[in-house]
Amino acid sequence: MYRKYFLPKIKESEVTSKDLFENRREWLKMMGALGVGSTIAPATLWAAASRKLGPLEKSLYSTTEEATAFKDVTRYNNFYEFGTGKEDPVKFADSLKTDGWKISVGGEVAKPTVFDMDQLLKKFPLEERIYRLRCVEAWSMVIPWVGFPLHKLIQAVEPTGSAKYVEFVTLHDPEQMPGQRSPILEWPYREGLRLDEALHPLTILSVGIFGEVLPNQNGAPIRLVVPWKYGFKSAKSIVQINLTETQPKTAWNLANSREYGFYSNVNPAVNHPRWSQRKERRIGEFRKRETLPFNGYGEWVASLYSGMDLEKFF
Ligand SMILES: Nc1nc2c(c(=O)[nH]1)N[C@H]1C(S)=C(S)[C@@H](COP(=O)(O)O)O[C@H]1N2
Ligand SMILES: [Mo]
Repeated sequence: MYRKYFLPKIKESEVTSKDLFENRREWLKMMGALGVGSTIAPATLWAAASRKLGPLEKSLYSTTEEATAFKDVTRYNNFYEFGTGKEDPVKFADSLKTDGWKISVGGEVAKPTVFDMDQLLKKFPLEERIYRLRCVEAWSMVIPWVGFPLHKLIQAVEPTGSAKYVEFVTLHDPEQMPGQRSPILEWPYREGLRLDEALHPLTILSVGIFGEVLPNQNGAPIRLVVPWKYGFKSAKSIVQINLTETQPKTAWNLANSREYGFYSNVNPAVNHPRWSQRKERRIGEFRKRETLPFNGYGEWVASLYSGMDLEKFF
């Protein structure tokens, strides 16, 4: 059904940061010591509240670029539920309780289902995907995500013929997410994709980074990652996924439709009304890099938009 999308295969030592490489070796050592084979279910580990996730399948879709430092990936975040400053999430996201998390998948599907994290991880094997993330604010990172393709989950609930879009909804609980007491955005945070974008093999649900479960500030326990779109499309701490017939409303488009469109494909040719999108700064570097169309994933995703005017559908 899908076209096959192959990226060049690369050696692990070239693509992982040293830390990650060491972590994995430690992990393997530990597994050996426990006498556990590689068939252990990740779910067992989730239940045991271990931070390490594994074993991870290698993905052909990873970039060869060096990962951004773990401390930057976990200390420089956007998560308005915990404040608008980049360092607010790392300071305040402790109040988010991820125990017993459930995610309900429904709408235009034959089998609406509520999954807990154990059920999800038992059903969908985890992979490591090293992807670029490009924020609309013109900074970028390279992050070794751990997750599984969203299309597997969508297919499991059997979309009806009327399903054309997918909506993602973040937890709404001002007790745990104090940022929701201010009307900076219309809460809960929502995002949406066209069904074909959601089914694309590059689109994943992520439960970890650097081989470990997601820190709260990065969207624990489960978040979306859509590497060819601006970072804000990748909704964090998701509790609900709905298949819909009509285009879902999205938090940033509701806040300012002139600045943030539904598609939000990374596009150096279409400026944000208040700044250029031609260049970006990789966190941890000083020089600016050229921003690539579709964040460099055009070879695999440009065909989704053939015939569309991307200045109009920004
Ligand atoms: N629920 C929710 N999801 C969100 C956001 C947010 O404020 N709330 N910020 C988005 C933005 S603007 C970006 S750039 C990415 C940042 O992801 P990271 O902090 O894990 O790198 O998360 C996106 N997902
Ligand atoms: Mo962003």
